[in-house]
Amino acid sequence: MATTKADPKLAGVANEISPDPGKSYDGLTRQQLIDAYRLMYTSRRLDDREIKLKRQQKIFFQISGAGHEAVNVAAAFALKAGYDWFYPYYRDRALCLALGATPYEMLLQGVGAADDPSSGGRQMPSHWSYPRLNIVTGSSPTGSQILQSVGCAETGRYVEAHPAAAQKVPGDYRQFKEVVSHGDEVTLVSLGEGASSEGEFWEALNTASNRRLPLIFLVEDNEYAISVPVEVQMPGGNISRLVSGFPNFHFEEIDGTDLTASYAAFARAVAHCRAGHGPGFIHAHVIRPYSHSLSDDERLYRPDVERQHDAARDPVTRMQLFLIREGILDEKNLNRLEKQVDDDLQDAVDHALQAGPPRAETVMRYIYSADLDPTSPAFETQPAAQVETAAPDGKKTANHNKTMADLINATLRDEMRRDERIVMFGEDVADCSREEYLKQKLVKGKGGVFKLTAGLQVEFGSDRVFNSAIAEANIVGRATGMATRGLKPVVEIQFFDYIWPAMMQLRNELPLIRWRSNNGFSAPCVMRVPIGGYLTGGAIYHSQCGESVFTHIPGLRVVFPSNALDAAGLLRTAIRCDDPVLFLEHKRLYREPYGRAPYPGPDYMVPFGKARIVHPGTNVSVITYGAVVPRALQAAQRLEREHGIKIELIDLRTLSPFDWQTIAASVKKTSRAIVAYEDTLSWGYGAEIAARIADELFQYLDAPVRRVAAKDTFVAYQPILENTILPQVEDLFRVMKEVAEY
Ligand SMILES: Cc1ncc(C[n+]2csc(CCOP(=O)(O)OP(=O)(O)O)c2C)c(N)n1
Repeated sequence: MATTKADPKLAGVANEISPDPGKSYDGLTRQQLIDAYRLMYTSRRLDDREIKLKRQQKIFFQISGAGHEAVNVAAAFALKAGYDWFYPYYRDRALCLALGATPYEMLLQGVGAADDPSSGGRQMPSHWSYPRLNIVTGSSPTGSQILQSVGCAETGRYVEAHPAAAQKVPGDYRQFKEVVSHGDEVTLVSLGEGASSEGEFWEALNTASNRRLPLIFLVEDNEYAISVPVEVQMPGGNISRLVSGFPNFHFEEIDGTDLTASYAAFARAVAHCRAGHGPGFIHAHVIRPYSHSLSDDERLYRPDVERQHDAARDPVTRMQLFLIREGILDEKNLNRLEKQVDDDLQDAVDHALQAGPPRAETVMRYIYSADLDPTSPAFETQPAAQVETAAPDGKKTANHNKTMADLINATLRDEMRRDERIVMFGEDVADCSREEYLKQKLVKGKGGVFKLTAGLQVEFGSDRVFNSAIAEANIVGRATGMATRGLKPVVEIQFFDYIWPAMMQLRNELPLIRWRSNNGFSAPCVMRVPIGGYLTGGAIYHSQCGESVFTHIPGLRVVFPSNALDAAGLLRTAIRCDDPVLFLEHKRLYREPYGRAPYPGPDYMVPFGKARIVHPGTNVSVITYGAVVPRALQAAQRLEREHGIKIELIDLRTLSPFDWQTIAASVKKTSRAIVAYEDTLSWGYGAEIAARIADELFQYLDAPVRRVAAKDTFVAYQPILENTILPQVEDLFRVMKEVAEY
């Protein structure tokens, strides 16, 4: 059990008045009870100070932890800061204080100071992040922390089984991340009862239960989610009843305003987790004595009688009375303690109000890793000389003509051999979850619906390559938690069309971890996603593009190779770099004759942000990527043959960042530009490129910038419709000719 440091100014207070200092209360000593009260009182008074500061317009937002203090402090006392891991909710001020965060640090966030250790002035107050304490950066969406905590809990277990994964290796992302684990570590995630209605909560319970993870869910049930009462939130109004069927859990339903009862429950749950029996679930009934936040007035929806009832259970008052009743503190010493806290808080406020704001020019800092730049020459290597490989029948085969699918598989295999931090999961990515079938050679194994991960489970084991449930948020959220701890998840979303359940994680979490924590945390990982149409029968839900949705997200790298060699080189860069990467693989290109290549060896890399000139020319610049590249090439070749028009065809290869220099140099030369892409025309990726050309190269243009793209509808099943909807060679040919002749 962890003890918090007693305040030296109060040392001896208990002994002065206590006839029995050795007496224990559910495992807590009298001194610890005094410490607990000091922390609870500090938390409440800090909320009160912040409310005042907000009213004086000295801070810009306030949300309180009032009413949640007892269970918060109990949790901290049962766990170890800097050893266990924490994904707190915004109400968890007392938890963070009890783990070792200071009121001054919290106030720095309130004023938005440069020295705010949680976010450097980037996040609202109560968005805790303290790397030294293993308190992981939190956000505002209710519930998006939960799946990440699952990934965090999985990491501890993985690193214990793979100690080599903790090695810091120079030359790639591993150099910049400490990987530390403890065999009996526990992760705590907390949430309100309202947040338990989010689907991600249930996805997290699934995995925690199934994998028996050392993860404690703390649901702080104050019966309201802003104005929505608990019985509207969930059937029966009691979360404990709903979750009680999940196997392997240790369940507790407690009065979270009672410190010692809360502590006892936590001690049992922690013991269950540390022993490896499975996760814990603590449902703590608490109160919310203040409105939801300073923007809310609860008198609009809660009558006085209800609020009076809550007040009778106030944990701070209860604890005060308890200490007096037990003879642990008398009124005089209580007053002394409270005065000391108030004086210290005044000091903290005075100092925080003098803290300087961040400099405006720092806003772009830490969107991406400042340590490792994937556009740098360090990521530019040459393909190895032709290598011979052994075919399954043992015969040596010349190693040319490999498809994109072959080289992606080979790259994954090479990188997994090189780097034990890599884990791979997703729907169907394993060879066979029932591994005894593989061992008995009853089956060959699947390895992905497109077979891109075939053979990896067999070679690297079921704890490095495994199937997930069909739950895309689960895949991305867990990967984010693992990457935060230092693993390198390379996960697969089975089809781009089904990425949308993961959108909260992809938009509000993964790419933001570094920026919002001011580089306190980071989560470099890779999401491989089969994308695109031209499949003849792929229809609406197996043909979608939509890359511009993701290039619009700062903090996320977006890659879209058009051929086998680029896929290998870019995937390796994605894996070795220090940023989160969305790696888009065009399904139609997986096994195309176009763009096959020899195996380039285990170290071939292509830097991000470097386009490739596929076909040099002087008349029109065509900027494209993905499956439009071979189509545009056909059109360009025909145009040259039939009309002598020379197209400069540029394959962007990475969409964020993109190679503006190559585009600009080409357009300055040709004075004509077309942006071609498979996604729907309007609001698409081409809009940005066209706007930038208009903005910066207007004086060089001899013709309007044109776009060739899909019609603004979905991809239909019937091939006649599909061909009409998606941009074809003839469309490209026609527009290229028009622009050249303009
Ligand atoms: C995904 C999402 N939807 C809506 C909101 C707006 N919102 C902020 S707090 C909150 C209520 C949360 O209630 P609960 O989880 O019970 O926690 P409590 O505030 O009661 O402690 C809502 C709806 C949000 N932050 N995130």
